[in-house]
Amino acid sequence: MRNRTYTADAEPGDTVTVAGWVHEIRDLGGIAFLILRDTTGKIQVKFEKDEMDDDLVETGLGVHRESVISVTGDVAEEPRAPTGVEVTPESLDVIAEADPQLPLDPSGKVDAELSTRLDNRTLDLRKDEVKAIFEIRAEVQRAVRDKFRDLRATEINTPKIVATGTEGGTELFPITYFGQEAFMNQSPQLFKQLMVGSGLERVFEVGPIFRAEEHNTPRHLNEATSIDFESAFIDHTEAMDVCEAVVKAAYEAVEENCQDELEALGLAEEFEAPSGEFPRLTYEEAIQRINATGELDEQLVWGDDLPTEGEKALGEDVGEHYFITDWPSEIKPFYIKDHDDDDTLSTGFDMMHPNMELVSGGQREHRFEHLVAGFEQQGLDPDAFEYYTKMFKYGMPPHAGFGLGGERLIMTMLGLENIREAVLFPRDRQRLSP
Ligand code: ATP
Ligand code: AMO
Repeated sequence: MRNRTYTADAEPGDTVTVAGWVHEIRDLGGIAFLILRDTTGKIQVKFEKDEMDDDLVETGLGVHRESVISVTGDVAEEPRAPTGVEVTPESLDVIAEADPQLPLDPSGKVDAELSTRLDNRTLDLRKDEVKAIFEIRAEVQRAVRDKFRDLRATEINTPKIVATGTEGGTELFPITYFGQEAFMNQSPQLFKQLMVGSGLERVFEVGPIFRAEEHNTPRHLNEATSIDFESAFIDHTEAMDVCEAVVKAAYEAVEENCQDELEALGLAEEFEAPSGEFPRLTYEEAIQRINATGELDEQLVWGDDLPTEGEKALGEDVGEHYFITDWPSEIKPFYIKDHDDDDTLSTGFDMMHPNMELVSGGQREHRFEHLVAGFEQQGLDPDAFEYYTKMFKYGMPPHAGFGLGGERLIMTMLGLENIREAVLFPRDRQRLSP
């Protein structure tokens, strides 16, 4: 519609054609109001029945809620109207009539279960507070890309159909690829590492990862968005600096550019970008602090992975974003480098929000012999990874990086109860469509 005006741009004195959805109709007898909604907001359309063509009044007031209409008319100031202006229609077209039986009430007056909402995402995203999540998500992705570009990283796209897993063999989705075994990629890990040895040196990717997680939890998806970074000539501490800067940039962009969305979510007052350096605790300190909280039935010992209740207890104790560094080598993947002076201690790190893990990263093993030995130690067949390992023979610089869970970032930033709320069409054990 070339001549369409967004409702937010309709100024008193203009003659406009506005188009959108019928949000609400209030018929008061002699006068009636139709509230028309588009992506920029809402506008009141006034029907003064005695002064208007009967057909126009009948069409306008007979249309079902959520139908798509366009209205042409003059805009006038009206302090009693919700946005201070209203349109007096000269003509009105019903473009797409909505069924009066809606599976979901976009006005939000009737609460819906999350599963009903996910089954009807189109209607669900007509609600300001739901739409706001995805406007914020888009802003976060923009801010993250800008930050990486400022840091001279090149955005890359790596394959999602791959021959090997990287993050532990059990969480792969197998597929058949022309009669050959293949998998949906769990992480761009190996590809991003291959690129730090290329002329690009420093890369990032925002893309899907696929994990056949068996468990159904509020913070796991089977298809998630990973924000990956990898750079030559930096160590794990510098990778942590980048990670912290990127997370802060995301918060700051939302604070600066998404006030209306925060308002819609009821967060405008409390939202605050993290300031100050994120504390860096070693794994050793982390387990001691968890044990000291007394929240766990059994005390943690060196080598244990942190259980969810442990992460929660520590998060409450720390009360802000923080890193856990120096993990035992045995519980970090083969591509993470050990400390030079202690091979039981890795350079792997996690970055935590008080409620959950957001990031894993570390310095990588760039020495060919050590890398191949690491495969064998973890019971992996180095031959299957030859496409990756062989490039470590031709000049692979020291490098480090991280993977940040995109949905977990949004979920923790906005205090969403379920990670599925941060995905348009989430994939979980029960949900393959829409
Ligand atoms: P007007 O003030 O335009 O002469 P009216 O007295 O003809 O209005 P009523 O049918 O009595 O209209 O109004 C019903 C209700 O609608 C009243 O509470 C009135 O304040 C409100 N109302 C009237 N016009 C508008 C408008 N343009 N926008 C919002 N509310 C309105
Ligand atoms: P990791 O496996 O810890 O590390 O994943 C990185 C981050 O991705 C998010 N994430 C998930 N989010 C939702 N649902 C899932 N199933 C899911 N799995 C992971 C988390 C997690 O912290 N290759 C390494 C990264 C690296 O070292 O660069 C990796 O994939 O927020």
